[in-house]
Amino acid sequence: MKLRRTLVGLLAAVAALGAVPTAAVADTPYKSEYRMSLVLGTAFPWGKGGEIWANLVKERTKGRINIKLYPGVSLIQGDQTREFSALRQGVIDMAVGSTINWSPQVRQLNLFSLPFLMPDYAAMDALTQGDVGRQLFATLDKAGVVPLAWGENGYRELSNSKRAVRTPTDLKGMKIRVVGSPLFLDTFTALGANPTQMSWADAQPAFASGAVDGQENPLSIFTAAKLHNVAQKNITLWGYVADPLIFVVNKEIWASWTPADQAIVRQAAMDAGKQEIAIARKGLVEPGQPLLKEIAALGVTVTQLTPAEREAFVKATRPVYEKWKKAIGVDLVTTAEQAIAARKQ
Ligand code: X2X
Repeated sequence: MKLRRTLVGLLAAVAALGAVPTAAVADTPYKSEYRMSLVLGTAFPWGKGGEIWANLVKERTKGRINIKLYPGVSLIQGDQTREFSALRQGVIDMAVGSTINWSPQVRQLNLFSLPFLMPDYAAMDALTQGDVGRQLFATLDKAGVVPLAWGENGYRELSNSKRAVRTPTDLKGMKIRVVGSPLFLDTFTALGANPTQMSWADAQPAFASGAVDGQENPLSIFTAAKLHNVAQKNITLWGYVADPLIFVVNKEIWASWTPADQAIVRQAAMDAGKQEIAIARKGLVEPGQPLLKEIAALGVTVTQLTPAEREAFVKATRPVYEKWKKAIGVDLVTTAEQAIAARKQ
């Protein structure tokens, strides 16, 4: 009798710790705090998006779901290309992540990094808000996370410490920091540059010391990270690639929430994603693109390419596009090309 009571007590204690296998998942207690991974903090549109999501969830669940932000991908020691694996394994509970950083694990996400696939924001929206977006969410679901909403890092413009870049020849031999997928190594090699892969955390000291000449990132990152102070004095607006952000939750965490709370977290992600995209485009979609003037005022030379100049970059990277179209999946890329051709401007 005594033994039986002890056993029952023990089982209850184990259940309370959340150590019961999947059959009892719905009974898994909520954690007092959930860990949200982000590469960039709240000084950037990316981190703001995470903060908006966390705040909406807290407010709408009346504090049942509390989220703490971990910018700088600090849960994985700054190694941003490990974020997706860590999410799947439960080291990270939820994240707002870039398609670039998850591309090593989910090859289809390389789609957005195909050079010169998306000519404008309407093209990007046609992908994320349409069939391609749905297909990619199904892929992510199969890969082991729960995708909820799209956000945006932005168009990745080229900066460097050496000279104004107008032609691929201007890039020749320049050491350019890239991130994530080998697709970026191929693109910059095709342009005659000397690409080197490193995390965002390692990149900034490398610009400051001159170990690296240039990089590519959205202008919102350029200004918030003050890259003009680490010798990045030239920017070329070439709009070659843009990375969306994706709001996701780990599968076991998701399953531990009630359907009502799941609906709240999903809606909050969609609301936050929408707001974050507007923040990411600020200064670039208004007449006169005020952000460009702000950057020029920092003493940075901002180079706008003529259509013919841009075409030279498109041409030089075309073999990379063709090679990676196969690696990503010809059907998916073709669907994307068609969606872009049919987009509303
Ligand atoms: O590392 C980068 O360049 C950044 C911050 O844009 C990403 O995480 C993709």
